Amino acid sequence: MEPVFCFEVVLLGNSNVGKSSLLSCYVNGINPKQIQHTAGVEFLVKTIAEPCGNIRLKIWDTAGLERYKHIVQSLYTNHDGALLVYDIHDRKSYNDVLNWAKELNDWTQKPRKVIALVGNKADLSANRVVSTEEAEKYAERNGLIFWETSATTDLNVSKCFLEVAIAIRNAKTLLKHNRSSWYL
Ligand SMILES: Nc1nc2c(ncn2[C@@H]2O[C@H](COP(=O)(O)OP(=O)(O)OP(=O)(O)O)[C@@H](O)[C@H]2O)c(=O)[nH]1
Ligand SMILES: [Mg+2]
Repeated sequence: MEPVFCFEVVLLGNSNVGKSSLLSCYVNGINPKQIQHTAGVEFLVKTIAEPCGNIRLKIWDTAGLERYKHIVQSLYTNHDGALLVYDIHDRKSYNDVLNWAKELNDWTQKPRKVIALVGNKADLSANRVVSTEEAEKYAERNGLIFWETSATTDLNVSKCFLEVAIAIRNAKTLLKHNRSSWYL
């Protein structure tokens, strides 16, 4: 499949929220039972067949563990979009990705990034501490894409990556044609 568009996105979020599981589910169609903590950064590539032109996504998976923070910090600016992943059962993981969102959503950055807020582990609804409404409202107010996902049951995983890819393509197309948009 020859790609017409090539974009880079990064998965950010605390350790254990399921970033690597989401990536594996999306790219390889599997959710490994035994998964190791990511050390530093890794990437996988997925090509999406789209009527307007195939999109090649290079997806960077980052380590959520504190000891790799300096490596992750050095990478996160070089991409077209970001998926900020939290675990719907872990309030700290949600608060921490909102800090990423504030940093990435900085109005001084031009062009702006496409950002998705992703509440993972939605297959386990018991003991949820972050409601759908709360995260959805935040996303709406701040111009973020929002999905709740499960890497275990493959809930909304492809939909989420696809929406990010299309939003990047649309933003870049607007830029190319010098049209004004909130990404400019
Ligand atoms: N129930 C459930 N468990 C999940 C889901 N996604 C991931 N997990 C589990 O959560 C644990 C952590 O998943 P990882 O994908 O390694 O998390 P990570 O965010 O990549 O963690 P770091 O690499 O340390 O940053 C593993 O035991 C996964 O099997 C999900 O959607 N539902
Ligand atoms: Mg990982």
